[in-house]
Amino acid sequence: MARSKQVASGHHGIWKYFNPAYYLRRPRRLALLFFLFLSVSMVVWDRQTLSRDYQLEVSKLNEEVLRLQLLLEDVKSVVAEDVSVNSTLKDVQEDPVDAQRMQRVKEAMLHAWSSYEKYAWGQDELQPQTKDGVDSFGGLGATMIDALDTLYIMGLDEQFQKAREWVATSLDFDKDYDASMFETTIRVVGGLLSSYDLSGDKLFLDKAKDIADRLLPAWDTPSGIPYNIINLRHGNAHNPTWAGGDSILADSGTEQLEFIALSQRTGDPKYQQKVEKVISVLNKNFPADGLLPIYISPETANPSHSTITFGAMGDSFYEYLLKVWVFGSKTLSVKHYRDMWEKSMNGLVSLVKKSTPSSFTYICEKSGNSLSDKMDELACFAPGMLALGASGYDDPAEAKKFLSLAEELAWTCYNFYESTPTKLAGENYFFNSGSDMSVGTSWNILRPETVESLFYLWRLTGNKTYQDWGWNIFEAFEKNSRIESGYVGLKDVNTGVKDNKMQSFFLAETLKYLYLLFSPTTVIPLDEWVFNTEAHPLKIVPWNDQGNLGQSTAVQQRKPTIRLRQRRIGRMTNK
Ligand code: DMJ
Repeated sequence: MARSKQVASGHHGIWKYFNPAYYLRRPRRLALLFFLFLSVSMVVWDRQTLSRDYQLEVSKLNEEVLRLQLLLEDVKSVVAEDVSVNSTLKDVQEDPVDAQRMQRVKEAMLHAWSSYEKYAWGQDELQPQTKDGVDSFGGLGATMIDALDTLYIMGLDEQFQKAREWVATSLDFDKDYDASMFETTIRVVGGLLSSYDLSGDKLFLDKAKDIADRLLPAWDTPSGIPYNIINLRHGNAHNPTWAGGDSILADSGTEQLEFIALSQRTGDPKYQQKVEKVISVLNKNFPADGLLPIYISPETANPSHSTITFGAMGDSFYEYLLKVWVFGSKTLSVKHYRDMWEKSMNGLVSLVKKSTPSSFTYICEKSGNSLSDKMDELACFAPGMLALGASGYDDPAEAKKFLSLAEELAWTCYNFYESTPTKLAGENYFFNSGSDMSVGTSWNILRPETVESLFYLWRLTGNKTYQDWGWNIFEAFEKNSRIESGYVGLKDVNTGVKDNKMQSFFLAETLKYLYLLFSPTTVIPLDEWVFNTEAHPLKIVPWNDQGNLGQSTAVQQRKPTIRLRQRRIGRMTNK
């Protein structure tokens, strides 16, 4: 009984502390309890805040570490390059502004490349906003292959070697995919051949042959004008339905350089024969003004009633007429290319008009007999082409006339950029009496044509203004198109709203031409190399006058021309 009383009073002893009355009678204890409660809450609250802050700090530090790692990677290659590039550059690169600009463009290439490497490795194109890749060309590693020679020319050896390994181990053309033979030729065949010409690495030639063999059946048509789409695994070819069964002029006449080069380097004439037939077939009924509509029948080789343009779907057909002539060492065997080109340039002159009030020279499009005052930015390759071809005229007055036209058109194209709020050009322009030019389709997808022309004009005239214009365009890309994870186009050059695509030609062409605009002129000299329409330089090798290339030429080309470790600025020259 005594024991149970004790237990009861013991319970009472503990529970009394939970009874508020107990504290009301003892104010000092109440104060102590309140103080204790306050201290514990503060400690708990403080620890929670501390741990939240700590986590925030840790994640910030992680981000910073990542950023610094990336930066270090960039700096390592730039510094390594600086040391080697500058030590050999001293002799040739006299202008410090050019040297600085070259490095800035190279840094831009590194940014584009490391973003591709990080988010879209092996895929066709990077989508920088969503930080992923997209296979827009059937999964052929379009950006990888398009960028190879740019990496090589810029001396980004580590990056080039890593990409080369991917080509060796992962590039597979055996795909059940309906490929555009034009895009596949200019990007993949051209990119691989150019890498072969620069490095002498036979892997690239073997791969070029593999993909070209898959494209060849596209030329098996009644007329020899190719179908423009072909399945890479099964070889069945057709034309896009939207072209009403016809082939497209540019798509059908822009494989000559690549396939001729392939025949030269392999010693197998079959590639050259297919593409040269296209030109001789078109030459049979070539119009007096040298202008062909954009749709041609693969059955009869007859042009159908359609637009004539130096912009989309016409452009590179005219470009290749001139470039095959240069690539063929301007010999008799390629004279018909030059003749056709000169006719076409007279045709081009017939499309030229001047705007009011500022007198911008522009190239119209033509439908039937009427001209429309519209010019694509794509047609801005024409000033470069005209400058390249001008010196080939026998008559000095003609040479002067076409070079002047090139310069006038380049001024117009530069103003396509200058006239917008972002200083980036729209896709096409309309010319209106009294108000010069206005943007039509207002996107910019990082296209290269204007900087390409500025590169040719700088190389061929030595006028530094073209370098300055190119620099302004580069800065506009840096300002509007560069984001943390690559470069994007603009949906609208007036507002600057961004899209989600880093086009492979930005690395193949835009950045390469910009880099070469500030490089010594001995880097890829124009009398030794010809750029395909995707800016892949192909080495000019001797032709005989029949245009045949024997085994000896092929063997000669297989020798490594330029060794990677020795290659630095100025190495792409035999001088
Ligand atoms: C490139 O693929 C080539 O330059 C082609 O000839 C035209 N279009 C793009 C770049 O704008």
